[in-house]
Amino acid sequence: MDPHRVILGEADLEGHNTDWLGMVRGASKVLLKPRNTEEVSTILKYCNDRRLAVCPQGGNTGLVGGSVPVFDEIIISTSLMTEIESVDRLSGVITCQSGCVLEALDQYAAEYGLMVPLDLGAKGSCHIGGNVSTNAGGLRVLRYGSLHGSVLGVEAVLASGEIVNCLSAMKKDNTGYDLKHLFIGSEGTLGIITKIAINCPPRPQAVNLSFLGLQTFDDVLTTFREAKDKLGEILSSCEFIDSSSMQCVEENLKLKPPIEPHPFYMLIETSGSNSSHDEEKLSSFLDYALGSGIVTDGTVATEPSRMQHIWSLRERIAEALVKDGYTYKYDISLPHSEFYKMVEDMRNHLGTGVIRCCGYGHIGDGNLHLNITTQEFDKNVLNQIEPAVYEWTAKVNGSVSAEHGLGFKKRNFMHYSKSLGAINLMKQLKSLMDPNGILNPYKVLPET
Ligand code: FAD
Ligand code: S2G
Ligand code: ZN
Repeated sequence: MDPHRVILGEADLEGHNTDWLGMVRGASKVLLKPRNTEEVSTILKYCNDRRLAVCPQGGNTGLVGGSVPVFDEIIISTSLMTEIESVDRLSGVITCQSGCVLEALDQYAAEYGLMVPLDLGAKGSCHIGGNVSTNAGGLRVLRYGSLHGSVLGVEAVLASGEIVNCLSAMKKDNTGYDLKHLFIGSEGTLGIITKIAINCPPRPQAVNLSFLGLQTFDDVLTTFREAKDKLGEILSSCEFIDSSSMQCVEENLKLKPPIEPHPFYMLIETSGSNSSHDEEKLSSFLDYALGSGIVTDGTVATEPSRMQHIWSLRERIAEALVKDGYTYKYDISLPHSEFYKMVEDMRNHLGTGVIRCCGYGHIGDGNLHLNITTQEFDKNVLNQIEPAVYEWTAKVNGSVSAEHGLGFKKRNFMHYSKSLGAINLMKQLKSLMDPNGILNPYKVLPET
């Protein structure tokens, strides 16, 4: 038995039994690291025949407790499944194993003038298989859409060990039910994704990143609308950060924004193929935004290290919040009209009983990250937040999980965003595809 691929004993599994936030902890004693589809198939058949529960694990950066065992489920890690099978420069399709780390896959794509149509703060650790399993969103959904659109093919292994080959590199294939979509976003509960084929757009030649300071959230929405109108096809990301989030990054990570303090900040990125054309569009947009007063300060970066610093102010907020102590995390989709009211209402509701109540996120796709922190977990604070936050979201027809999935922590709140009929159909699919319930039990679907 290869000690590097079969790891036994809880002590050696610490990092695999605990989630990235350090909030969910399992007690697995067995970690398996298969290299390929056939090994995954053999493992699952063995476990299924003996009713042994498993927890599929990619980079373990998930934020809803889906990537770690609840009890002693066997952890099946994709960390050794990092082969890139093919790159088609003309079509832009890359086919690879599911354990490719997102950042490494994107660097590989760059050698062919392509880019992976997904970017998130966890890119250095998350696996493309984990991204597909959570239907991860991230910083560029505004430009490249959801993985349901950019993933063309999936190969997965069912609980029985059966290999389902939906690995097409074709952009059009209307032959029967599009089964790959069952695995995209199913968080390891319907099958283990072993390979994916993803459509990678041309890597932009010219990237500009503007960092803006604004006085009101209405100005944020107006600026977003103007950016869409005036930047059009070159707009590739639109993120916002409130002052409370920025204070957390300054206090806990000692990072400094490049402009004076403001109530709100925005990151507006353009990506195109002609820098002078793009810079002209961007400067006329910024002239308008500053001239009209919807933006009261700003800077533009084109140099990679400066862009990286500005992105770190946004991408490292999660890390900064963890340093406060305990984070109550809500990843919700809301209509833009209600967007920041959620933060203001929650802040008033909680008063001074918390360290901070902040809002930031992907304004471009209506995805708010509402985060509240206390020194330690406080049941009273949780009861003040839940279920109020979910009821608030449901009232405005939002989603109680925009991009992180439901995992273990949010599975009992699905009914705030899905009909009972839809939930029942999901349960029927689960019992059809995993009749013994060995795949990532206690995740996604509600307890009752
Ligand atoms: P894991 O955490 O290992 O697993 C996630 C889920 O997928 C689990 O349920 C697991 O069982 C299942 N799974 C993993 N691999 C497979 C597989 N091969 N087959 C079947 N099931 C599998 N998420 C966003 O959507 N947008 C963001 O902007 C974003 N930013 C983040 C920033 C930070 C700093 C951090 C820490 C996380 C962030 N996340 C974000 C959350 C997380 O990175 C994503 O959910 C990511 O897609 C998880 O990938 P992973 O490989 O780490 O999967
Ligand atoms: C992001 C990361 C996790 C969070 O930064 O976009 O998805 O909620 C988030 O802080
Ligand atoms: Zn996010």
